[in-house]
Amino acid sequence: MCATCGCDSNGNISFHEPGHEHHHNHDHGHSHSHEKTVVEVEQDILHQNNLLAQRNRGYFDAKNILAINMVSSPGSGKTALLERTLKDLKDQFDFYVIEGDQQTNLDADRIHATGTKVVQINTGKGCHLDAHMVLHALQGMKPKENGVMFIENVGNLVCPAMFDLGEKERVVIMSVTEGEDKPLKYPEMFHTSTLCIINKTDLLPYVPFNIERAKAYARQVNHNLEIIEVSCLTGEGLPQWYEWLRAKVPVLQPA
Ligand SMILES: Nc1nc2c(ncn2[C@@H]2O[C@H](COP(=O)(O)OP(=O)(O)OP(=O)(O)O)[C@@H](O)[C@H]2O)c(=O)[nH]1
Ligand SMILES: [Mg+2]
Repeated sequence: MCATCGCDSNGNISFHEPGHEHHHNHDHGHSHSHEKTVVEVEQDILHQNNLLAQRNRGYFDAKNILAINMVSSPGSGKTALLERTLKDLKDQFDFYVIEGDQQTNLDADRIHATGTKVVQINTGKGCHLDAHMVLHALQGMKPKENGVMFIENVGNLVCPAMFDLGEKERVVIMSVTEGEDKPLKYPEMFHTSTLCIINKTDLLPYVPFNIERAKAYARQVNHNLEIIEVSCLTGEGLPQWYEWLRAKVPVLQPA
């Protein structure tokens, strides 16, 4: 049981990639006997994670790879956004994807279908990716220089906010079916992100979602948060997302 978030991150972590599978047991070996111990263990877990995140960041910097951590509640459209992006921009950038889910290879299969190199991490009972898992995935993946690495985190607006993966950018996605109050209820996720994508705008006529209020709530917790409205279904707004992406990789010249 992980003291940081209460999820079980001691379980088997399975890496699924064609021709590459192994299981790794994580035993943090910590006790939950009293509150002080739990707080110390939590600090230790986050400290260890931060060290590994810096290692990942150094790896990305050395290879000039733009790493983006995609976070959201389940079903907001992380994989849908990636599918569109990978197809639309495949001639411009070398993309890589690390997929995080508790179970299944379903998202990795969707990404694989776009022709993009992908590694699936199954976290078992764990509710977030951590820097150690990403490090393992990178070692198996061996991305080339000057690429763009998307890391799709486990669908969860709470715990992934605490775990730095070594990314350069954190993008939080919310969809119009979730309610405009999410930034206020889960402020840490919006506070630690640089871009908020509001997805499924095609559904606005059918759901009681006040998009201006949602944007105001998001900026209330993070004044600097950029916001882009999109529909992965219709493609509306995606050019702005692509512009944002291009601006983050200025040294990479589109083909
Ligand atoms: N109407 C509409 N549906 C969408 C849009 N984007 C995604 N969806 C649908 O929303 C559902 C969830 O999309 P996913 O891309 O799987 O969401 P996710 O965030 O990757 O989900 P998890 O990986 O399970 O957390 C799917 O049925 C998508 O087809 C959109 O812009 N409009
Ligand atoms: Mg997904």
